[in-house]
Amino acid sequence: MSELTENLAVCIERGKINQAASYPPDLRGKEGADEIARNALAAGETADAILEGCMTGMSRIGEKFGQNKVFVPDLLMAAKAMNAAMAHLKPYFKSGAVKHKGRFVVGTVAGDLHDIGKNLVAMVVEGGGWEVVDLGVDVPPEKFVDAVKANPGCVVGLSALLTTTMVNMEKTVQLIKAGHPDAMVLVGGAPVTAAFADQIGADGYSSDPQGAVKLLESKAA
Ligand code: B1M
Repeated sequence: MSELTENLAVCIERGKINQAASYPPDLRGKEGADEIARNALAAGETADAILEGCMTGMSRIGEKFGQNKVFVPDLLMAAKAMNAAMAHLKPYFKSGAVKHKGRFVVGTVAGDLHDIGKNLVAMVVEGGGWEVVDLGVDVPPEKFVDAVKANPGCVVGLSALLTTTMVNMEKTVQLIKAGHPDAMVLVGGAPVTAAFADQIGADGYSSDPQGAVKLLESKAA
């Protein structure tokens, strides 16, 4: 990683959103994720490199959280800092947009409030030429079914970050398939695996946004 992307990782890990932010106190007055991402892009860093910096910071704070060294408010600040950096990436992921290849309905399953990964998938898929209908977070299975009805022929993407909400992913796939057996459902998120996707009857699994685009391409072909 370059110095700029390492600085970005530190801002994400520490929850330093922008220069104006007074949190964390020891970084007061210093540039935050917002300025560093913007300046790094202007200096020629690629969107992928910025993303790598973001992911590194996020995985560092996630590891510390797992070891009880930091707590939920620290995760929230990290998420805010990551969102500030990601806002600069949107135009880059969108730049590939051409005529829509189809519609992608995406959301985080019921009980789950994690949306950073889902938002990234939505951004990259949109950049891949798909129209995205984002249902947000904590989406009940019935709402996904309503969206499938309202968007005939769409592909559905489900995201889950908690082992405890994977069961809601299964319920959602079952409910969609019960009424719309032909609807293609893709799943992903940190605890989700290809084996789990098979087990719950999903049509595809990807560990990252690029893989989700490839699966969509296979549908469009
Ligand atoms: Co939470 N959290 N969190 N959290 N959080 C995790 C997931 C956790 C692993 C942390 C840990 O213990 N080390 C842990 C889950 C443990 C488990 O289930 N086994 C956890 C926990 C326990 C919790 C709470 C229960 C904490 C509490 O309250 N005690 C709580 C639950 C709230 C709820 O959802 N009901 C909670 C809350 C939160 C915040 C709200 C504070 C915040 C989320 C803010 C937000 O999203 N707006 C948060 C955060 C930030 C995290 C970590 C640190 C980072 C998640 C993230 O954004 N990663 C996370 C630890 C970690 O991941 N290291 C953690 C970056 C993101 C880009 O990656 O989401 O994996 P990810 O997405 C990837 C891929 O998974 C994939 O593509 C993305 C890009 O590569 N992908 C798909 C995702 N969806 C896809 C869909 C696809 C294809 C690919 O196709 C459709």
